[in-house]
Amino acid sequence: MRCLSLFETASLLKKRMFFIWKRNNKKFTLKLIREKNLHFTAHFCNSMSPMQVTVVILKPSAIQRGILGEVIARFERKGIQVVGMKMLSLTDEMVSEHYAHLADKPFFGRIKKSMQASPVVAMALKGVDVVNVVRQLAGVTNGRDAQPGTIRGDYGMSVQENIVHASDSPEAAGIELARFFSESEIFTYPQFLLPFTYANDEL
Ligand code: IDP
Ligand code: MG
Repeated sequence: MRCLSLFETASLLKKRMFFIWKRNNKKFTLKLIREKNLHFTAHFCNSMSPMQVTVVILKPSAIQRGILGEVIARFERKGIQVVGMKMLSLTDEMVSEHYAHLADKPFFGRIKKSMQASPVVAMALKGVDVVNVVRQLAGVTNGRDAQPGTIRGDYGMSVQENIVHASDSPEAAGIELARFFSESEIFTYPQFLLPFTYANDEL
């Protein structure tokens, strides 16, 4: 795994690290911001595989509306592999880190309260280009604008209470995976229908 030798070099830089690699003329970057997550995140940094892992959070709006099963079924039906799933209560620190890009918005306090209104279900989902695929399945942020057929388009009427979170880039997915899961909570197991889910040259 090419990343592991880079990992040794990068570890000298402490705190902020970037792995950059190329495949099929595409450039991939993985940013690691915490030393303690280094080994874990590097585990998913296999430059020879187009497989990605992304993070979905089924928000309190999904839990209260009683649609967890329906939303999870959409990912399964698509052919995405569930490699981690747990219920947890988000701490202040988790929400502040997770939504740091919105910290200066007037509605930040409301988002925080909304994400802590009940436990959430965090999922780690694996597949080819799965970060982008899951964002497409989720739909745009505002449920009223989201296309019918998407999760937010079919189940949501709100910007804030919009059922799911989905990582927006491979870099964010790596960071979020380490934020919400420990290494032992992510599983590697055979997906027996893989040959009927992808062609050989897509894997
Ligand atoms: P995303 O979830 O589609 O990636 P972001 O812009 O990253 O959208 O916002 C994160 C979350 O913050 C949204 O999913 C939504 O719950 C909430 N949010 C975003 N913009 C607003 C707003 O204008 N009012 C209330 N909540 C918002
Ligand atoms: Mg976002």
